[in-house]
Amino acid sequence: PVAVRREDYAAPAWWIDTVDLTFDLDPAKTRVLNRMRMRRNMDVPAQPLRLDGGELNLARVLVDGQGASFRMEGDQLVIDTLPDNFELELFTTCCPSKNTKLMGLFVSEDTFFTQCEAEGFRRITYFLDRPDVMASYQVTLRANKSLYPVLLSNGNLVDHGDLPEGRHFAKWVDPFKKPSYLFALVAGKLVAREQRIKARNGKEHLLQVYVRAGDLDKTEHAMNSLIHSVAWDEARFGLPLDLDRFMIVATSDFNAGAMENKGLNIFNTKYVLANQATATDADYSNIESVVGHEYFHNWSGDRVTCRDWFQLSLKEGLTVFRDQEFSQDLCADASARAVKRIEDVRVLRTAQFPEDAGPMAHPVRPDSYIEISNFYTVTIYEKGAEVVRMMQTLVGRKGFEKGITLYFERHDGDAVTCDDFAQAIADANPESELAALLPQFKRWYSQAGTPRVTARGRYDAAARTYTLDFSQSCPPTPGQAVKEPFVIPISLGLLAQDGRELPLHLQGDEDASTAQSHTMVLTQAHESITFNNIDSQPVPSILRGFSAPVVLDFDYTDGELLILLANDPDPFNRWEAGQRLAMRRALAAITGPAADAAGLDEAYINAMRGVLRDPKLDSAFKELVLTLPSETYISEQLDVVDPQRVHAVHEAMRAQLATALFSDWEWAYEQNQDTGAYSPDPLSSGRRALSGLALDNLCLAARASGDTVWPGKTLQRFKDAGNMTDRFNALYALVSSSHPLAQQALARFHALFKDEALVIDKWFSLQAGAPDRGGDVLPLVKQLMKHPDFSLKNPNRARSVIFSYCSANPGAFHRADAAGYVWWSDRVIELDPINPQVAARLARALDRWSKLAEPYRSAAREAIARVAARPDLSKDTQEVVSRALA
Ligand code: DPP
Ligand code: ZN
Repeated sequence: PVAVRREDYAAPAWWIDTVDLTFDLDPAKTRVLNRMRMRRNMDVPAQPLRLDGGELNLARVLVDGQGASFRMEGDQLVIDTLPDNFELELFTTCCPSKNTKLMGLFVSEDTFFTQCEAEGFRRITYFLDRPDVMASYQVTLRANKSLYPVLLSNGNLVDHGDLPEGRHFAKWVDPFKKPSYLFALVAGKLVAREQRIKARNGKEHLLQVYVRAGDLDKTEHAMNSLIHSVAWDEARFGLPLDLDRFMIVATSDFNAGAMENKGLNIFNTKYVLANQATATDADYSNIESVVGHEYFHNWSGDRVTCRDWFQLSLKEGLTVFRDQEFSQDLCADASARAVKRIEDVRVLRTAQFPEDAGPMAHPVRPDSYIEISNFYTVTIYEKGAEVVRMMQTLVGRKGFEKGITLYFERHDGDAVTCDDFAQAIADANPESELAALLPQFKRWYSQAGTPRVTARGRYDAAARTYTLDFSQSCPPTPGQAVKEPFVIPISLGLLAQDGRELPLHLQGDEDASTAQSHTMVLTQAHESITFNNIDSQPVPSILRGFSAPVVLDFDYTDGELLILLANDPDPFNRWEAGQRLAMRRALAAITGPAADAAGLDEAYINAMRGVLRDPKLDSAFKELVLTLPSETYISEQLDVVDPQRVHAVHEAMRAQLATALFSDWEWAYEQNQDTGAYSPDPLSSGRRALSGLALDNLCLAARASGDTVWPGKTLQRFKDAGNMTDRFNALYALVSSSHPLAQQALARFHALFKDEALVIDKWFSLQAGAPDRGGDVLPLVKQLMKHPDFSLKNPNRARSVIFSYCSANPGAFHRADAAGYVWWSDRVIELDPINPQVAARLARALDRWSKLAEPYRSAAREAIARVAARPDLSKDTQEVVSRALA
């Protein structure tokens, strides 16, 4: 397979102005008539017309109504001789029922759906399938009326009616031009929750959430999230809903989370369906984010789209940033906002930092790809969002809103680049540091790798000054040996030894106000900042709010971290201090004598008790502080990883915290009981999160002490719970402590929810992700794959078993006998012909193989090589494994 390179971008040789599609929908053979008005792009040298295709049967090609001569080059249809303007008519057929890749037109539970991003439209008809070709679409859908009563496509319904032989039709016109990746159709037996809303300008809109008949009682939260999203984008950025009708449709077979097709978003059921009996608080919060995310794409993605797929973060980084801001703005208070920020940073550090340090590392704007589907990554999404966030930090919130306004004024209706975005934000804020530093700032788009910022403090008692010396560096990544310094905004403050926050008097900037927080903007490899009027050695609080996506290295003493943990007014750094205390202990135990795995001392335990019992802190925040860093995150701090050692230490620390704080956990559990009706708001979900963590710890402690009271209470809680969060937390506590009662609870859980696919996913995932006790998880996982409810073809189900084991259960997956790796390679090979996108994602489970200690390292490499040696691998999987071995 050949790589596509960013520097090879050339404008298309032809434009498509209008597309008129007629579908005769049939699962085995769908007929697609495509009539396009096309014209030559006079700005580029004349070239033949090359249309992309994939797994299509071509029956007819007419140019201006006449048979035309064409040839096939691989999957492309090529026409050499053409007038400057013409109508092209193509007639093709495809087979949706056999489409297990779930790209293009496919069938899920007797309903037709499409997924066209990034390159799925070419599997529906031959097309210039690239985002800079934007056309006006009209779409006629024809199908059997009783089997497919609902017929949907983008835009407005302009006509519909009956046809002979029990068939009917619907005609849709999209008032906006769009690239092909935003095309969508849905046809099947669906019902909708509907809501009419009135925008600020008085315009009425119809919102619809379409699901299967039994699921209507699980759509209220998605609808409310959509209503909030519409209101938020208008209030925060002045961006209104531009369509009469906005539809969300849920499908249970979907490769990704959801898709922002213009006016017709298609969602994985996981991000739509929720009621208190079936969905956890985390599900509710994910639904809110994803509904927001896809809705916000209507502007950042649909109205202004990407010139080419290298610019993917233009829409994804920006839209993740927007959904993060949306979720934060919905929070009632600063503590809930901080909790959301900590959760987002945790995702970045446990998933994106490893990616940025591994074989798939790529810049936020990549330079080349073999398969674009492989670049829907945490780097493009989450790191891309951090880059946008830093821009907001550098121009201020109001300045950023001005920048967004200018961006949409300048580029509405266009396909543009990341440069265009950064330029608009800077141009709207000509006096800002972003404008002054723009070329250097844009290194965030071009350089991969996580920068490391090292800070050292110097207190001069005689001069009463405190100086922080910063240096920055960035490790090499594939294809980028040497990095130039980044622009790094570092928000910081100083605390006195008694925990008071100190006013900041910047040396050399005597007029600066005596603020308590300051954002320093690093631009050099080494630079310093000095504060005056400091009476004694302070404790610096650096990188407040995680103001840049970097690793911060500062040689804190335990005492300093305890001061920050107890007093930092910045909740992010308060949490971070606790994480540093735990991490330091984990690393010491991992690298210490093998017989001694327990790493927690009285100082740490007492500090955790202090947080747990602090009446001024919210439960959600306490839950975050009392959760140890994950095994994945701990492993990233090590040069050589023995995953079994990491697992043993992590388990020992968990057990220690459970036992040492036993009565505190009992107290916390009792204190955080639900009262009143279920509501997924941050305050009550925080209480459930902390009571869940308490239960987990109480069962763990019982495992060590032989106590039977708490496991019994936990089973009772499992049975009596009034909502899925409490029920699942109780089940989790029994499973994660490997208590014998877990089997009974698991069986009951399955029986209760056998008809709820999303709950059964949880049931599989919990077992495949359970802590390993003597190698028992792999045999269990093999059993689960034989369960009648298991299906490899359904991505959610495949992920619930295979990914939960290979990607989310390091202690069980990394076996000294290599059986986990062999099993992984078999699954990648088995999935690849069915669904290459899912297979390629699974192939990334061993991204970090070169960091492993022996015997894991050689065994992992061998398993990857085994996959790479297969003939006929998809280019998706091929790209991943060949990069891993490079
Ligand atoms: N564009 C989609 C999203 O991130 C992914 N297929 O919303
Ligand atoms: Zn997106």
